[in-house]
Amino acid sequence: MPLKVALDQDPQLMAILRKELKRQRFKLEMIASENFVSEATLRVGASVFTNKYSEGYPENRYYGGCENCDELETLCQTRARKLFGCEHVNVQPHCGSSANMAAFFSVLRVGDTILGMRLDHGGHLTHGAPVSFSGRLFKTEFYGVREDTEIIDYEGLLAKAEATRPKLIIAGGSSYPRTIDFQKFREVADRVKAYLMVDMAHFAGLVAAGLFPSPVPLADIVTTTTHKTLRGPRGGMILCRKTLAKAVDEQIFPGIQGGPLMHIVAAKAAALGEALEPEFIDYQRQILKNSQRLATHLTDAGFRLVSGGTDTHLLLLDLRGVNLTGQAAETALDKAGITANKNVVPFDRQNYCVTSGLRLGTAALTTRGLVEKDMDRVAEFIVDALRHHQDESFLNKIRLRVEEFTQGFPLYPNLEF
Ligand code: DSN
Repeated sequence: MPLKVALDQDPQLMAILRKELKRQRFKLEMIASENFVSEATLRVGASVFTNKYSEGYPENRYYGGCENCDELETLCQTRARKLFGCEHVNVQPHCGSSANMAAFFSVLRVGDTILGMRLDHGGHLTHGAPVSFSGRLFKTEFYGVREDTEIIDYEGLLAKAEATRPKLIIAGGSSYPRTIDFQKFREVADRVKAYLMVDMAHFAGLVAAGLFPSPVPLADIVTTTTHKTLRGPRGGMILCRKTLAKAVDEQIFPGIQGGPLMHIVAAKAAALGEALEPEFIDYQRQILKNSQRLATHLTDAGFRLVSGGTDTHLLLLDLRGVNLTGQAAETALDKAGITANKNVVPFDRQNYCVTSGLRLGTAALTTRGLVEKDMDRVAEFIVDALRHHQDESFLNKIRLRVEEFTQGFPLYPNLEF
C-alpha cells in the first residue's frame, strides 16, 4: 500500500478540516482554556513520532528503536525542569485528567479523603466531583469561596481540613480568576499532615513567566495541562520532588497509561522551548493587560465580574443581574462570532447545563496579536451581542464585523488544506 495518498482524495475529511481552520480564523476564540500553538509546535505535533511506541522512560523502554524517543523525552523534561524549577517532571500524561489521576494514585489509596475546591466555586471535575473518577474512588470534601468577596475562604479551608483530615488537599481549578495563596494552602496541609497538590493548568503560562506565584516550591505535586496559557499541544505534565518521582512515574506508566504520545511529547518540547524565550514573558504580560482592559469595559457596561475582577487570563461574568443565563449568553456570542463557554458562578441556582455565568479568556486572542486597543473592539462586540441576545439579525451583523476584524490578525497564514 503506497504511503503517498493525496489528501484531496478524501474530500469528506478535508472539508471538515477546512471548516475548522476557517472557524478558528474568523471567530474570536475566548474559551479560557484554549490557545493557538505556534506553527512550529503544530508541525512537530504532526510528526513521524506518531508512529513510535516507547512504553517506559528514557534508557528503560519496553520496545526497540527508542533511541530518538529517549533523546526527545529527555530534552522535553530538561526544558520543563528549567522553566518551572522543579526537581522531577513526567511529560507523558495524555491530558490533565490523567495527570491528576496519576498524582492522586501516587500518594493515595482508594477510599482516602481528598479536599478540593467546589466545582461551582471554580474547582475542576477531577478534584472530587461525583461524576468523575475522583468522586467515585475517593471520599470527597470541599472548600469554596467566601460569599461576600468570592475569594477563597482560607479560614473555611482550615476548618474543613481540621474537621475532615484529608490525606490530600488540592488547590487550583478551572474558573477561579484570582491569585491563589499557596503558602496558606501549605500551612493548612502541614497542620493536618496532608499532601498538597496544585493543579496549575489554567495559569501555568503565567507561572512560567513569573506573573503568578509558583506553586512548585510549596506543593508536593503540581499537575498541569500544556495547552492553556502555556500554549503547547493538548496534553499534561506532572511536576514533583525527587522523593515522589518514582511513585508518579509508575502511576503514569504502567499505572494508567500505555505508550506515550511521542509526537505530542515533541510538541511539548517545542512549546517549552518557546516558553523559555524572553518573548514569552511579554506574551504573558499582554494576556494580563488584555484581561484588565476587558474587565474594565465589561464592568463599565454594567456587567458584574465574579470577585470584582481578575488577576489572570480568565474573567467570570455573573449574569444574574442582567436577566440572562450562561447558556443564552454563550449562544448569542457564538452567533456573533465569539466563542466562549457558559459556566456556573459561586452560589448559582441554575443547573450546570444552563448556568448563570460566562467564562472568558484572553490567552488565545493575545496569541493572535491583539493588544489593549483591540480589546476595546472585542468588548464592544461582546456587550452588543449580550444586549441584543435575542436579535438574530443584529447578532449576524456583529458576526460580519467580527469576521472583518479577525482578518487583521491572520492565523496560520501559511496553512492550507
Ligand atoms: N476543561 C478545562 C477547562 O475548560 O477549564 C479544564 O480541564
